[in-house]
Amino acid sequence: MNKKRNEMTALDILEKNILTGQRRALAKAITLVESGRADHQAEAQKLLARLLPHTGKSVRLGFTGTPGVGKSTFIEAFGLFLTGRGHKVAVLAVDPSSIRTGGSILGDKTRMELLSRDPNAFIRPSPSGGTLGGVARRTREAMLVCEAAGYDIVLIETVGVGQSEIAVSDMVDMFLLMLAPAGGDDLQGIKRGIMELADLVIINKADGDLEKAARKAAGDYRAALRLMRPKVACWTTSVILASAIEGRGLDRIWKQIQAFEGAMKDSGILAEMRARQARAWMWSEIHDQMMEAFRTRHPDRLEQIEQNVAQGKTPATTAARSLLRDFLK
Ligand SMILES: Nc1nc2c(ncn2[C@@H]2O[C@H](COP(=O)(O)OP(=O)(O)O)[C@@H](O)[C@H]2O)c(=O)[nH]1
Ligand SMILES: [Mg+2]
Repeated sequence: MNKKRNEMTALDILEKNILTGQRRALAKAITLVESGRADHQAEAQKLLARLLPHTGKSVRLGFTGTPGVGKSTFIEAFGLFLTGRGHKVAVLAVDPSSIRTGGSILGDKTRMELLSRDPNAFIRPSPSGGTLGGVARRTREAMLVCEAAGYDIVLIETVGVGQSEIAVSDMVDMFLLMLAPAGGDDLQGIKRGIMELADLVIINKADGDLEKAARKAAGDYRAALRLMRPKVACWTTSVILASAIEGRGLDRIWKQIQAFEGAMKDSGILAEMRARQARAWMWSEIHDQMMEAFRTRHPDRLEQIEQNVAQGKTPATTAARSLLRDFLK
């Protein structure tokens, strides 16, 4: 009885401290969300349910692009630009390589030292371990906690690797693709699909010797974009030159973001999109949790049957049906 009362109080305090914007409470809540322990997860879900009414008010931005293009450098410069205008900025990351390495890559080269000292910025590296779905869930939930803590702009960095880009585009309002100045003709091996996801294309490093190449690349990408179907009816993707190092283009990019957010809100598409994202998230959670339960229920039997399928002893469909029948019993 007593213990239960103490627990309630701890959660009450944590909630209050998050809502009043205390960084330590925010960090603690994200640690709870990221924890694999069942009791932590239960606490985290209780907390999220309480925070939910205070979420959804931020501008959610996802940045992608091949490693080295300057995402971290840009996010730091842009973050400082935004806090300078009175915003509270949260920086999160989705990096699937952290699943293997156990470390986060956000700031491997660029540590965002200036931004991390800014009292109006909160930086959290990519969660590590588990599946991409797990990493994406924890980043999503971290984003909600940041919103409850009053951060009105959330910047999410993703590495330019297929599935993680899709995962991030499914949790943000606007998806910004960063490209390097060179090789505009062959689209730098950027998959067409990623160009189609982009709401804004930023050609970074448009400075010094690279400026001329950046202009040419911008022309090439504009031409490529004209051939593509618009992603949303109310918005046309454009290409902007920037230099994270010289702070060039930040103003124009912010104007584009505000115009995008405005158009998406006015048309009702933003609310629709967020509702769709929340639904899709629920289904992907069901999928992941079912698979996890399925794999851990009878691992020995599963392995045996899988082997029989691999060796051609049992038809795959027969095996799947029999395993599912056992699972659903
Ligand atoms: N010339 C130039 N170099 C840049 C610019 N932005 C980033 N860089 C450099 O590009 C390298 C990779 O930057 P980083 O931000 O770590 O890239 P990320 O892997 O996309 O996050 C670093 O050496 C940066 O100093 C820029 O606007 N101009
Ligand atoms: Mg980076």
